[in-house]
Amino acid sequence: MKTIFSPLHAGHAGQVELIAGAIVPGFELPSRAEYIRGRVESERLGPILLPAEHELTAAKRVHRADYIDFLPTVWPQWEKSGRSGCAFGFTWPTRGLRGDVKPRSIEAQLGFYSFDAGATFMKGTWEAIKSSYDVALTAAGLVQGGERSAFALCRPPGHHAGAAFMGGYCFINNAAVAAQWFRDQGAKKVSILDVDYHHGNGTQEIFYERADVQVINLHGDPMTEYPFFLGHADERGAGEGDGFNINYPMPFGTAWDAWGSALDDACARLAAYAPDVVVVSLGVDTFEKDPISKFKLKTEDYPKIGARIAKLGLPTLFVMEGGYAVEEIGINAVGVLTGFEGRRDP
Ligand code: Q9C
Ligand code: ZN
Repeated sequence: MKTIFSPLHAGHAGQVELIAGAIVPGFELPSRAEYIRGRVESERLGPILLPAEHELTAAKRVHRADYIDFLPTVWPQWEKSGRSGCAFGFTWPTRGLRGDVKPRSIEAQLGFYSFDAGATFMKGTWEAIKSSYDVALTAAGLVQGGERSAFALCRPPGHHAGAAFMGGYCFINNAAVAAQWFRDQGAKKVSILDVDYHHGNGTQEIFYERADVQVINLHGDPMTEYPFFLGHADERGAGEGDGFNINYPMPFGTAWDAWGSALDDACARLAAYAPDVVVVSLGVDTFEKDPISKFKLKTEDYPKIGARIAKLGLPTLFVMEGGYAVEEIGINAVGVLTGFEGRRDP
């Protein structure tokens, strides 16, 4: 399978993160994408190609236009305001506050368009976001053109980004953009299968009232795990979308037996929906050694994920999401892809 990758991801670097009462260097590092790229090469998964540039039209099909227009202005506004360091909001319009009036200061606007302080801007961040979007759409184009699968090596990731907010390292929801783009190209039904450790709250929000995009999530139970405020099993979709959102929250310590059963169930639901194409939100932060996560999947489990998805027999776009055990992220992510291709021993 072909991989789409952009070196522009690397401009998004040097962020800090608030975690466990301290400000630390961010976990969502440029080296993540480089480890994956290196493993794609050493496993000879297939050619690595640059993305084509795309207009932001496809982004505005799933995100609010004012949100997308805001993103390229963040860093210039931040610098102009005399601020330094890295740009992120930390005052949010939660219950009892007004989320319908956009304040004028950049700090406030960042809060207005975020749900947490986890999506941070540096000088090259917009270019990285845009390249990640281009990567997703270029890879989607390969699948649309008849390839069985493609790998969008996206960085930054996307699944926490909603219609009008960033958060959790995510800005543009690449998987949601791709799913909508397939619909706009004529696919009648699309399934998004999100196997990242964290619930894909942004993807769920975007498609929650729609029957034409099935959204399935396997993740840490929001009662104890980020993003905390979405991802429960009783969230089944609303209106026309009722029944088309499926959540599998799982407790800390979940290992392959339980996780693999949930994947089997998810794949059965997906097969019953019979989509024209599958978009996999591929996070490998389910790994036992992931520094911010609490599942117990092992390296040998990742090819099994790919093999199970391959059994669906559907055109499949893999979109990279999370995974923070940088040394092993390439082995595990590419393990899913070689498993999908049925290569036990690449
Ligand atoms: N105690 C993705 O995997 N911080 N985003 C969690 C854990 C945010 C993860 C703190 C994690 C965001 C794409
Ligand atoms: Zn994650």
